[in-house]
Order: sequence, then structure tokens, then C-alpha cells
Amino acid sequence: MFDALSDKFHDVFRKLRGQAVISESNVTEALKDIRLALLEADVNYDVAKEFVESVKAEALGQSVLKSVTPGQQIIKIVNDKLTELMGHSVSKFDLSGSPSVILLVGLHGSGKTTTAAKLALYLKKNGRKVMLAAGDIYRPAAIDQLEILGKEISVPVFADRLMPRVDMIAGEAKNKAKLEGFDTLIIDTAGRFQIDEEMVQELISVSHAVLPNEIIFVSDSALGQEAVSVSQSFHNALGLTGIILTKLDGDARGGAALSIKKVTSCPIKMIGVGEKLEDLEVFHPDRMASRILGMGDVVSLVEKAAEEIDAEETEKLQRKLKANQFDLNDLLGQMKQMKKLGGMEKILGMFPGGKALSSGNVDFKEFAKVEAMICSMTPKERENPDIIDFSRRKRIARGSAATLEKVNGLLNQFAMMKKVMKKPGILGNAMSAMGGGGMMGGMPQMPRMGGFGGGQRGSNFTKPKEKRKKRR
Ligand SMILES: Nc1nc2c(ncn2[C@@H]2O[C@H](COP(=O)(O)OP(=O)(O)OP(=O)(O)O)[C@@H](O)[C@H]2O)c(=O)[nH]1
Ligand SMILES: [Mg+2]
Repeated sequence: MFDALSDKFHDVFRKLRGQAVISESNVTEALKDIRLALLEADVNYDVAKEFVESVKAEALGQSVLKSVTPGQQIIKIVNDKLTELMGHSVSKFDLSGSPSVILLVGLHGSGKTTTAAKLALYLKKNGRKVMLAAGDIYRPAAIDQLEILGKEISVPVFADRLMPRVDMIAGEAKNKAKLEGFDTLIIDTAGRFQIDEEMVQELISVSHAVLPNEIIFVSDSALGQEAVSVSQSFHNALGLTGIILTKLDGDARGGAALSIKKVTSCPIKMIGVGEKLEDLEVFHPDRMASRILGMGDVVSLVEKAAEEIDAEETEKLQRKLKANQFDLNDLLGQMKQMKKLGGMEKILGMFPGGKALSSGNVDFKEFAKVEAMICSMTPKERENPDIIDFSRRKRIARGSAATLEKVNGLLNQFAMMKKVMKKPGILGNAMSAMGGGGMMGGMPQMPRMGGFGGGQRGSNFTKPKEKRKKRR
């Protein structure tokens, strides 16, 4: 699957992996090759451009992990961005309602009828009671084709050879499914060589007749960009809920799989990977990314290294807390880490009761100000806030556009926090909180941050290794 694209990625990564130091110029070079590889695989031009830019921004902004090479870290970034591009996680079918209705639409020969049967088999294996409906009344033998497939998998097929209106057939099928206790109805429809007004109108009337839970665009992946633009037109006309890409076992170059989610914002739900009725798979964006890159080993290596660093730094922080040496540098590190995790609002949203906090009790502008004040201190001052006398306080206030009262307030609050932490019992609570919840009085609840010091962890990819060492 997507062999040419995989080979190109391998070439790019082979070059990168050999280099001990990654500079902006060789990242740029690698990204140029990646962009070319994507375009050759028929990925949408804007999608390829945006992809490369997002990888670059992440690569240049990220701290270097100790135990992996920068090249390996870039592979991980490319892997993550590819996964994100294809939809991040699995998109399940909406199977609510009785019956739940899945309408399959698409161009001529894209694989709708085969996919209807494949999907029926898949859902049947998952405990659903499925009925198929023959909605292609135009192509000779289309109904026969579906009936033969239905027999093969022992799924009944509703057909009405005398009825000239597809919306009425679909409506009748839904009634029958309901009456006979089927919980899922899959409707096959006719394809055209290209999307036209008549086809759209017919599909809209079917959609109105049965109010489907899912309108799935079945697309031949070998069509590449054409598949993407046709799916966009279908989406505009019908409001698709998902995509099934067929014939990924063939010579598709990958363009459709990589661009269709981004362009249409409809998720790829399943993929057809062969002519047999069992050849339908749930689409896992992460598995597809590692299939394309073929770099699963490197990705897990980098993940492990990141976890180790997090564990190491959490331990360091715990030691400091124990010795009551927790200083403003650590507080700043934690705040940076929180930013990296996606901002306070998002983090608070993950906690029970966090929503209440984010809607009023915490002033997020204030939070940014606290960070600005700490950033205006010298590292020595952050290490030992006791040396911050009046003139230093004035300087910090000026440097962070805060008032003197605010600076005083922050320092008093921090001193109080340290005092509270000295009390017996409190430290234990703080330590366990670091493993899963809040950490400090006066500050908003913080989640487990897996270490502190986004800013302390090292430099970014633009800095040569010697410099990194010196800074540590
Ligand atoms: N290799 C391979 N062949 C497939 C796949 N899905 C469908 N096909 C083949 O593609 C051809 C067309 O499939 P159909 O299911 O008849 O396509 P359709 O969209 O219903 O076509 P119309 O009804 O004419 O619009 C058949 O020969 C299928 O066996 C797939 O995932 N892999
Ligand atoms: Mg068909």
C-alpha cells in the first residue's frame, strides 16, 4: 500500500537519521523532499504545504530529548502530523435508532455495491441485525448483484423491481426493516460517471425519505485528487458523515487517503482492501501513518524517551519539594509546561469541576501576568526570592507591565505557599497531587504535568549540540 510514498519517506529519513546535529537548513531540506513526495503521491497542494509547515513549526519549537537523535525526533513529529492529517482517531458509525440507516453514495464503479455487502458482513459480525436495500434501479443486473452478495453473507436484501422511485423503495425498506426487527439498514444506490444535478436530487429525496444516520461517500482511492474534489461536491450537496475508501490494495498512491479528511472535514471510516467480502477494515489513522512511514520502532523509541524525561523531571521536582527548595524557576517551568499541554482552559476542562474554575474563578489574563512577572526576574532571583528587594521589585514590575502591588502579591503568595508546605502532612499531599492533580495553594489546580521545564529541557533544533551541553 502506497509503496512509492513509503520509499520516498525512507530516503528522507535515512538522510536525517545519519546526522548528529539537525540545523534549520537540513530540516528545511528534508521537508522539501517530504513535500515533493506528498505531491508525487497526489496529495492536495494546499494540504501538502500546510503539512510541511506544521512539521517545521513543531520541529523547530521542540526541545531535544536526551536519548534520541534529532532525526528520530523528526520522524516522530512527521508520524504524529500524518496521523492528525488523516483524522487522529477512529471514527465510528452512528448506529442509534431502530433501524439505524446507512446510505451509500458515490460515482460509478467506486465499489458501493460491494462495500454495502462488506459493511453488512462486518456489522453482522459485530452483533447487528442487518438488512440491505437495492437502490440502484438503473444499471441492469445491479439488483441481482446485491442479491447474490446478500445470499453469500446470509443478509436479506429488500428490492422492488416494479417501483421506479428510489426514495419510495428506501422508505419501504426502512418500514420493513423496522417491522421485522432489523436494527441496521444499508442502502446501495446507483452511481454515475460524474456527479450531476439529477443524481443529487434523487439522493436528496432518498435522504429525506429515510433520514439516514450516516451518508457515506464510497470512493475509489486510485482516483487521488479527483476523489477528493468529487467528495467535496457530494459533501456540499448532501452533507456526508463519512467516507469509505476502496481499492487500497491496488495501485493508489495515497493522495486521497491523505487529503480527503482535511479537504472535506469528513472522516474516513473504513477502507476496502480487496475484492473479498471480508476485505473491509476499520480505518485507524495512526496505523495508516505507521504503515506509510514504516517507522514504528523509531516512533515508540521517541515516545519512551519522552516518558523517561518526564519521569526524571517529576522526580527532580519531587526532590526539590521535599527539601523545600522549590523556587520560582520551578513555578515558571510548570506554567510553561501547562501552556504546552494546551492552555489552562483545555486542561481545566479535563478535570471534574474544572469547568466551573475555567468559567470565572480563574482569571487567565492574570495567569499570563504571573508568568510575565516571573520572566522579568533573573534566574538568581527566581532561585532565591528573598533577595528581591524594593528596587528589584520595581524593576520586575516595570519589566512585566505589572503594578508593584501585583509583584508584592505574587512574592507574598509564593512565600506563603512555601510556609504552608513546611507543615507536616501538606508535603505528602502536594507530592501525591503532583502525580495526579493540584499542586499549590493560591494557584489554580494543575494537572499531572509529567515534569517541568519546557524551557529548561534543552534547546531547540536550531542550536548545535555543544551549545546545548553548555546550557545544561
Ligand atoms: N481490489 C478491490 N476491488 C474492489 C474493492 N471494492 C470494490 N472492488 C471492485 O470494484 C468493482 C466495482 O465494484 P461495485 O461494488 O460494483 O461498484 P459500484 O460502485 O457499486 O458500481 P456501480 O453500481 O456501477 O456504480 C468490482 O469489481 C469490485 O469487486 C476493493 O476494496 N478492492
Ligand atoms: Mg453498484
